[in-house]
Amino acid sequence: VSKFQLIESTLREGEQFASAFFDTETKIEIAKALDDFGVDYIELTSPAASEQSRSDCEAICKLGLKAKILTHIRCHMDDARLAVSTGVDGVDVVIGTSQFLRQYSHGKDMNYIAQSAVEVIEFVKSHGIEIRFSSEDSFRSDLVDLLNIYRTVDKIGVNRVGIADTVGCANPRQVYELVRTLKSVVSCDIECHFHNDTGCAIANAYTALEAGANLIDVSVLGIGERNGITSLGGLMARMIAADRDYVLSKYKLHKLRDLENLVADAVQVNIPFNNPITGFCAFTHKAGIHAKAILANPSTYEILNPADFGLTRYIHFANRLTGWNAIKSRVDQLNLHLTDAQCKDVTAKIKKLGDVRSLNIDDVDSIIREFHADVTSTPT
Ligand code: HCA
Ligand code: CU
Repeated sequence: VSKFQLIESTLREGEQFASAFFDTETKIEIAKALDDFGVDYIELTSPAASEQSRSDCEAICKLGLKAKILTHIRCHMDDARLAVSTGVDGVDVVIGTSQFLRQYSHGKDMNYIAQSAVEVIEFVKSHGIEIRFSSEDSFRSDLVDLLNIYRTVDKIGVNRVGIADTVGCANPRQVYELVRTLKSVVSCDIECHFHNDTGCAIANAYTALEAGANLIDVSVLGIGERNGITSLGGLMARMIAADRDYVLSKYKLHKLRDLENLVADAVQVNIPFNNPITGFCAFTHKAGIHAKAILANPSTYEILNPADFGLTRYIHFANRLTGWNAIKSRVDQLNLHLTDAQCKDVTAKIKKLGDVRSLNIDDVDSIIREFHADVTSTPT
């Protein structure tokens, strides 16, 4: 997988999330946190969306962040004029190319699309800033139409072309094929944007990179229209498993949890329990067999190292699936001393109670302490 860059769209796609409302202060806080994390680009809502969106865009451009600031507009000269006036480093242009969007959204044919794309791209380029052209609903667009328009915009000299799975219909194999085909047609970079309606957003992003795409759109926690897009954290998990050195050299992974908490608070959601990396049980090991091997060597059951993210693993011992190795490690943590044979005995007691009801740590600790008191007070 080639070296990749992130277009972070929490402040654009993420604003389209059902419960998102970002005031200026929150946007600035999120933009600074994303920049600190190390994202390459920060994409902002179109200045044409509202007056506040326009002035917030200007304000974020003035922060002097390391990340390049982009705004995302329709393929329209009015939007383009407004966009270049905000001080952004680049403009992401999108227009629907599928039959659905041409018929039920903007109602334009491919000739019109090509003409306005050329006009907008030339205008943005004349301002000396980056330009990306993307087709909305790429996977339900006619392939010949798609390749034609990408070829046209590549010739004018865009920085990137984008593929967007707007409705989340694509599977990894389709992604691989489309990116490969596109790569044989254009010489510019390829950016990809995947919605998560069928749960493929992270896999599709990874496959796109395998096929030669260079940039992936993400948002914190994956927030966006409907159930959102590829999540920043999920992609980090996938990519660190693929190329640890590159990911660690580029992104401050130990800031991921704070970043997710910031955005979760702002849009009033909880971090999902099964979230990659930061879900509450992402590094919790439960069954006795797992616990034993984790204690011996964590890599036995962990593809990700929690320390890379400033997190710690947890061995869940208060349950009937536990084993004596996990209990022994708890005994050690409590600074008590029991032989292996004694640990096995106390484990049997814990499992017995665990068969009757759900246990908590205090239950286990008191069984251990009682057992310990017994064995140390009885003269042998
Ligand atoms: C949308 C637009 C978009 C744009 C993606 C892109 C999509 O429908 O809200 O600019 O590449 O999913 O098509 O987010
Ligand atoms: Cu989208």
